[in-house]
Amino acid sequence: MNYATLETPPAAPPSLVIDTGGFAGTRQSTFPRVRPPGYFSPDADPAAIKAFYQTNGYFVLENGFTPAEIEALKRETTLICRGDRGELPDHPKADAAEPDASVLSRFLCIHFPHKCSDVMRAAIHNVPTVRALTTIIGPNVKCMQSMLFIKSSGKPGQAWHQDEDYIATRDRSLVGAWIAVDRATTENGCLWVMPGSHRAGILWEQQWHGDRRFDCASQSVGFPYTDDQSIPVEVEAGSVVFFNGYLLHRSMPNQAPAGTYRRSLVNHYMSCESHLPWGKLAENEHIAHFDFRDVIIVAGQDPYAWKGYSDLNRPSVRPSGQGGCAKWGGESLKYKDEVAGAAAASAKP
Ligand SMILES: O=C(O)CCC(=O)C(=O)O
Repeated sequence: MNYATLETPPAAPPSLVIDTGGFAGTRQSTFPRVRPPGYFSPDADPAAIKAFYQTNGYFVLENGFTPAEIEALKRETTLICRGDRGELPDHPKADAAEPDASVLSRFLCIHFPHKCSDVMRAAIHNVPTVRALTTIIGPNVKCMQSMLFIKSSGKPGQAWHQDEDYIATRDRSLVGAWIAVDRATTENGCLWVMPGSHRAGILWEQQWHGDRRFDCASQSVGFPYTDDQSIPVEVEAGSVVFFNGYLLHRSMPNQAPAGTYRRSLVNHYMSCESHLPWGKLAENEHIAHFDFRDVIIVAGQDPYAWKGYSDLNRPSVRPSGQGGCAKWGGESLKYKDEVAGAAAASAKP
């Protein structure tokens, strides 16, 4: 069908965002120019934040980080990528003569940067972030994971997924706090969310996608929403996007001009009351008793403090898929063009 010949264009699907109102705060950000529902500043009414989060599964805290804090995160990102905070697996320390831009262009994402950097670790305790977390999770909050996206131009995004598929909590309390280190736009690969998709409380089936727009992580399938019902969460640097562990979200490739980045630091938090069944079980250990203790308490009390804490995770470099996915998912994870290329080569006489 050619829509150009129709008198009325096809109707856009109705927005899934439910505006729950309330005092959204005093705006200091300049972008996006029109504040959509769900964008709050640190002086917003906590009840309004909570209502929007519970209904839609995400919200934006504008100006959570000051410009000086963002500059410090940028400097630290460069030092980590150069290997100045410890050599990263499979990434030798950069030569002192190599320009920063050349070093940064190698990276999509580094997992657990807080394990090698005091600056990244301090960001986990950012006061406006922790205040917002206690509003949506409860008084007792712990952090178990950090991811530092560099996402230089040309790097892929992540296909639809739910974070509780990877970091399971017992009480569905997982929250990602996605700190924009650069302004995030549809051009440079901002986060996209499916508003309200957390409410079903279902972890959808995951499959390998083979799609070059995305990295080596699988995609969720079979959910009752369409891509055109999702919304981009465009934010100014310093904003923090909070999203529920059951919320379907994805990001697209960075298509901004070469030499630019879409840096973001994503920290994951949950309630202290929940055990954290995450990581490898020891022999004879039962999953029901398992509680991963490499966590940082950021607010309130930890009822399991008597178990003590561990220090197990180490920084690692997330594969972008551009060199294949063998290191992450095994040899079977091939992109469609790799499969087609192999088929063409074997068909040659
Ligand atoms: O920042 C991105 O591109 C994706 C982040 C994401 O999917 C996540 O933090 O779970």
